[in-house]
Amino acid sequence: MDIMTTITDKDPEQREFHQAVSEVVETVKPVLERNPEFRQHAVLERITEPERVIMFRVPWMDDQEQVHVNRGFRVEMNSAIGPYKGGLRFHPSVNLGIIKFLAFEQVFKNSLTTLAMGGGKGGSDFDPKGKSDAEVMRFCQSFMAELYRHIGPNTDVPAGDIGVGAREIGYLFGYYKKLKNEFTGVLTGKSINWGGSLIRPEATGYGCVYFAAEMLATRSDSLEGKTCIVSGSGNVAQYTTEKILTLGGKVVTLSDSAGYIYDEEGVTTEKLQWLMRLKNVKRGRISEYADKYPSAVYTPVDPSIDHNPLWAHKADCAFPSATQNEINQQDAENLMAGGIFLVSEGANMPSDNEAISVYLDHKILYGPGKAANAGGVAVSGLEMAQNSMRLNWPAEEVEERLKQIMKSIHKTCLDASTDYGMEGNYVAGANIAGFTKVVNAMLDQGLV
Ligand code: NDP
Ligand code: 2IT
Repeated sequence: MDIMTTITDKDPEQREFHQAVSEVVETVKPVLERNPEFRQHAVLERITEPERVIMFRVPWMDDQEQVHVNRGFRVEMNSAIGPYKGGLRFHPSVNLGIIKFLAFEQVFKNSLTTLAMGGGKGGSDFDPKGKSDAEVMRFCQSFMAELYRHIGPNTDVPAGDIGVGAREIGYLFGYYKKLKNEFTGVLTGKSINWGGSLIRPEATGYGCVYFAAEMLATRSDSLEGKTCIVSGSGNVAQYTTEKILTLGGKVVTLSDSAGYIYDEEGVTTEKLQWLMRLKNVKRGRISEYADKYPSAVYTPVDPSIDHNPLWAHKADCAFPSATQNEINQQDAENLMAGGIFLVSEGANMPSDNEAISVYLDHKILYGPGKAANAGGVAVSGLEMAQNSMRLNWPAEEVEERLKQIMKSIHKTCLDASTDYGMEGNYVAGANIAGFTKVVNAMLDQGLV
């Protein structure tokens, strides 16, 4: 039976997972044609079935002593090239289909980094927004009270994602250490004073901009003087903005789930520092940016309308850095009409498959998330290496390694696209290169 039919029949409600798989299956068809033995080994069937799925109850008590129950997940997708590795997401929208799509993407992404990491992802439908630090701590402790038995520095190494930053990683790590009586590199994204790596907070955003710079260089161009649209205002959006500014670009938008700001004068370094305090310390909303800076206009976004006006602004480059499916076909057409000729994805799967077709039809420079945002997990891999050696590398060294890894990912994608007669199609290149490496490792290791 056709792989997509098998998958949709098995788990009809897992839409995001079907979407991620169908994008990969479409682009790796020529690899299967070139390697007929792959079909006999059922590589598509094996790579789309998680090695293990863990789902558990997370009970916790709020500050009023009311008990709540959330659902916890860890999907251990593939360990052919290294221990499972990937973030934890805490967001009310989280369900098994979303965690499976993220774990699936992570397998290919991690393979592209050149480091020895398999793919996994986890999280919960817990919403950290509006919760006290004490509530978040109790939730994290309850979450880890189950997760600890499934993870380990050589088994499965979680990190942050949406809703999981330095605060949550601290609480999770503290409880793991207490339960196991072991100080090990079981999580990445740790604070620098207790085993974290310099440049890990910056890595995803910086890496995404380095990837964009590599794509531009193929057309003898650079970010200097380019106007950029960025979505989101969390970890990835903040450091994407910082690196765009360093490389001479201008950022005119930032967003959250309620709306976006358009700042015609651009987000300066000083405004960005204010925003980082607003988001990371005060845990405020992006609308407050427009109250503070009169050059900015705030537009609330109605989630029931089928396009987001954020993507209709005139600009050169777009860096979607919020969440999955934030750009649909209409949004992509608006981007093209507004003059966008580069999309570098900081978020995971922010463009739906129809939007991707629009980019490919217009032959713009399109860096898919699994390549463009791999800098975060790459520096997580460097954090694991430093933990093993009990050493801390200086920031310059980590950033130089990050830059070289992003260059190498770009070249790998470009070379794979050329090898299969689709030069410059980075989505095909990323899928083909990631898939080939992981499948060959699986075949080397026999039927396991
Ligand atoms: P944060 O939690 O720091 O920020 C998330 C941002 O996205 C917030 O501005 C949030 O707004 C917005 N957002 C979240 N969910 C939605 C939604 N359903 N609709 C609209 N906006 C939303 O997360 P990160 O910056 O770490 O993650 C952003 C993206 O980058 C995700 O797709 C993540 O998977 C991806 N990514 C992250 C990496 C990392 O190292 N952190 C690595 C690689 C990819 P609000 O506050 O309103 O929720
Ligand atoms: O989507 C991702 O690559 C992440 N959230 C980072 C994963 C990691 O292990 O650093």
